[in-house]
Amino acid sequence: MHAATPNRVIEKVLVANRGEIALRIVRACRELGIATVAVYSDADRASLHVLHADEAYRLGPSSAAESYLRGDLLIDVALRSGADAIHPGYGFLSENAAFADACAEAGIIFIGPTGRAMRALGSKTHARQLADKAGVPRVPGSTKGLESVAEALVVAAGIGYPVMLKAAAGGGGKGMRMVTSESELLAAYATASSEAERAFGSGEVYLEKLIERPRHIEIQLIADEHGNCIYLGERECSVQRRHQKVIEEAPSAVVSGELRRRMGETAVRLALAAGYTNAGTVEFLVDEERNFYFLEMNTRLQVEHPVTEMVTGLDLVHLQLLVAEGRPLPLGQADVELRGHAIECRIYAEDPDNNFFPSPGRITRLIQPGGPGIREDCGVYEGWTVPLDYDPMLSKLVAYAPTRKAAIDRMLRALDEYVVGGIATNIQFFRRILLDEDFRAACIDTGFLDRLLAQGLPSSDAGAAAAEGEGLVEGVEGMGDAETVAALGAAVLELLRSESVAHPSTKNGAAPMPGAKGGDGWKLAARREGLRA
Ligand code: MV4
Repeated sequence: MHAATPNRVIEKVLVANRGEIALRIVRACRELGIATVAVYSDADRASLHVLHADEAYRLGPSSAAESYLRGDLLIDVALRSGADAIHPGYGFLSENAAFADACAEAGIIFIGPTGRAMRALGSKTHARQLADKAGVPRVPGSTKGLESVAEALVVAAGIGYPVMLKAAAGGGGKGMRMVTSESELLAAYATASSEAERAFGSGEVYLEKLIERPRHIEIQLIADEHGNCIYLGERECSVQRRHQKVIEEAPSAVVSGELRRRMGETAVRLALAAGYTNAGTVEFLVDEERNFYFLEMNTRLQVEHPVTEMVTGLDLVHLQLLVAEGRPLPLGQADVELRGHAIECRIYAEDPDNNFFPSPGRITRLIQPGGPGIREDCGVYEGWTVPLDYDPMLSKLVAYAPTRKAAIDRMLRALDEYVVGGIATNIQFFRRILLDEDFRAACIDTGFLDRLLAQGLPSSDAGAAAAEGEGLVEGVEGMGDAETVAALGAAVLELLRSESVAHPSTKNGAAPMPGAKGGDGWKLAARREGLRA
């Protein structure tokens, strides 16, 4: 069965995506001598991925539905440009089984799993049945869609409250609700089912036992078409807000070598049972006793893949291209070694002082961090306008160091260097997280960020700001020539940063939250510059 697959050569790749991930894929292709074709919507005419690709084709208007989601146009452009393969990146059509099939039918290699494998894992009830067959532990509960509220009551009584009611076609937290009693279940069942019907076109819902204070830990894997599948360690993704990851790291502080091996081998079993090929990620919930439960499988290259690349020294996109050509994986499980610690911050054009409201607009100044152990996967440049049509992620900042503490401190240093003018960003918000005692002690679960935000304001950051303010007064009094120069440098930095837009909350007369970002955060960074010399 495997031997029948002929080797295919990929000489040109169409990148069916935009922004930083499109550029990431173009870079990998360039390194391998593979030509690249970019596609763009009207909003992305001047995007970085268009600039760096060998060729570029317009898809249509700015809306995703009329551009990056037009599978027919993408296949048409691939055929016209002579591309052998399409890399979907993440989001858009990356987990669309019909699109993967359509590529195959058009004789184009889809760089990812087959449509069939995607379907086997796409429905959460199917995936849970597959997990049972493969001996993969999953959260207790039903593996079939519930037929009636009466059945729901029986199943819930069996597993015990509290339970989670989830949509089979959902995922990433969509169509999910916690139910703590029979009377609540009576009320929730019908609404959950009709909401799922409207949102996903399927009203199928099922029940799971609620796991309290879980961590979200996922296993990266890659499989070839010859039956080889290896795991590349885990990523700790518990720092999330509204089911959007904010910080990811590798390895997880709670995963021992032994637990990693058990979770990794479990993930590989599931992938092999699904006939999975290419890169994929198996998500687990890990409870306070470090039991792990399969949650769902992501059948794409994920946003946070760089932290795995840093600690394994592997290039996941290179490996994806290799196995997409039908070649065997060039390494086995024994060749995978983890080294050091990597942390990723997702830099967004959003305003933490205004409920994380998106802040599209023109980037008037961009000074990016660098130096030892810093990697930045960025899709923007100075003078470019962040469109309002897509997810406003600007960049992924990754810090790599020998230990977790050193990686956190290196990230703080890099965030200090980062200047974005013209739009609001969440850059200073990361300081609060990285300085938080619980975060530094790796006491994080999926409720961590909500708890931090509920504190309203920073114990640690406001305290640090106050302490530094006092230090500054003494510093200024004894200022010599060297200090004057240093202070001028700090002033310039502050001036650059003041190009950042005023917050809507400030315009309304409400005081910005101290220390979180904005005024105080910027000044804190500038003061630190001044004190350093
Ligand atoms: C759960 C859970 C607790 N118990 N399932 C949210 C995203 C989706 N993939 C599954 N999610 C959860 N499922 C049971 N049985 C808690 C969550 C959850 C969560 C999971 C991962 C990351 C962040 C989360 C935030 C809130 C809830």
